[in-house]
Amino acid sequence: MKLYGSITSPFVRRVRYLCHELGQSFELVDSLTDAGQSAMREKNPIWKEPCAEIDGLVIWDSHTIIDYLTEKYADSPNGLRKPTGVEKWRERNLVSAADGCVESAINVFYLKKDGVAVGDVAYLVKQRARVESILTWLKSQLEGNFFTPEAKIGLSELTLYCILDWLRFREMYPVGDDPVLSAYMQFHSSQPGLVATRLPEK
Ligand SMILES: N[C@@H](CCC(=O)N[C@@H](CS)C(=O)NCC(=O)O)C(=O)O
Repeated sequence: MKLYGSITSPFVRRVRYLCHELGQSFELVDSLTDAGQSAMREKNPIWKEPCAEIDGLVIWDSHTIIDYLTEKYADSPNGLRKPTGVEKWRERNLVSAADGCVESAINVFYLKKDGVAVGDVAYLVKQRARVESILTWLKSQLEGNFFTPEAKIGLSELTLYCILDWLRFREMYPVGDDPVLSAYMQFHSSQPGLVATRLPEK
């Protein structure tokens, strides 16, 4: 498999994590380089990472790639928790919320990087407030360090970890100052798939 993306992206990281868990090898085409970015753009009209080339297919969006891998390795005991019934829909809500949180933070991050004074733009103030609102809700949904009584990492736990680590790395939210969030990070940080996909030192 060829994976177009960067190691800092929280969306790419959840795909890297799942590959690690399932034993799916991949070659990372670094989209932060000019060559990697143009290679990705040739394949993916959305120009967003991750994008994967696997088994003769080109697939973009981490959700679609994760669904593909989950189906491909349906018999593996090593994938993500597979919620059913009502839990499946709750899991989807948790993941959409966490995605929404990091998308808003990424939006603020890039505009700040481009020199926009975030506090002067009402939409960006709302984006920052949305990050806070979502994190507050996600915390309210935790049962210890998981979202369910089953202590197995699902897409929701994985996504929360990846977004928190990105928020910390990019200094977009003081994750370390929040006792619940820092305990969550601490608890999961030694999980082999998260160690294998850890973000670079600054
Ligand atoms: N829903 C997509 C989101 C992907 C996404 O937003 N990727 C960001 C990087 S973290 C990106 O490539 N942004 C480039 C841009 O917006 O131009 C997924 O889950 O893969």
